[in-house]
Amino acid sequence: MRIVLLGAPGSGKGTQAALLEKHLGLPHISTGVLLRHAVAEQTPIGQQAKAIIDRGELVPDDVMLDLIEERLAQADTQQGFLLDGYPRNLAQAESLDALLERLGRPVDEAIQIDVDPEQVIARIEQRAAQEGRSDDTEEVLRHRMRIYQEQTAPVVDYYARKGLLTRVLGEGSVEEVLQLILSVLSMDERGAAP
Ligand code: B4P
Repeated sequence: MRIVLLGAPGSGKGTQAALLEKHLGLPHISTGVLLRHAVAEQTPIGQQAKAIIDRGELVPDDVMLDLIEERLAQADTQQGFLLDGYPRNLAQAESLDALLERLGRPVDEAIQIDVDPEQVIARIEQRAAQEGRSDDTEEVLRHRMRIYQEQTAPVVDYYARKGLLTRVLGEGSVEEVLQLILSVLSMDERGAAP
């Protein structure tokens, strides 16, 4: 199964994708994680991306497409994958569709996790205290949320128009949200991968 997880910064998509990876036995592909890794390794992409991430803006689409294409070429994605953080604007959604069409592996499901913006801010404040991510300051977070509204929210409608979208409320506990997503995917604990 090929799944796209959508949601504002702090909506819990990374958290849920990590759990779904275990339940479904599918690789979790987070563009945020791939980028932070590239920054830590000081690769050419990492060097280009660092300042952009720190400002809360989006890394250029061509860079992201190269990154995702390289990841989807790896053998573990053949049976499916969970995309977290990609696509983040309409151009990325269209490029992803073109790429997956070429590979004969189209998106099966898009899941949007809805959370009230005030809750998102509280969550990210907590993560900032725990992890100290450079883009988790209040000012950068507000900018990330603006970019989300302007550029990423239209991606939700894009998948709705294709008949692939389900929305889940992401305001319960991590476990409650997981169960909602699993029920959308017609899965339960017994369906877990070994
Ligand atoms: P991401 O890493 O995708 O950052 P994010 O939107 O904050 O999501 P994340 O997955 O980390 O957080 P989550 O909601 O799970 O991107 C970072 C940056 O990379 C972007 O700003 C951009 O610059 C760049 N980038 C990434 N992808 C890109 C692309 N495609 N194109 C261009 N640029 C790109 O969790 C947040 C917190 O909430 C966690 O601390 C978690 O513990 C907590 N939480 C989760 N669920 C909860 C629940 N149910 N209850 C309470 N707390 C919960």
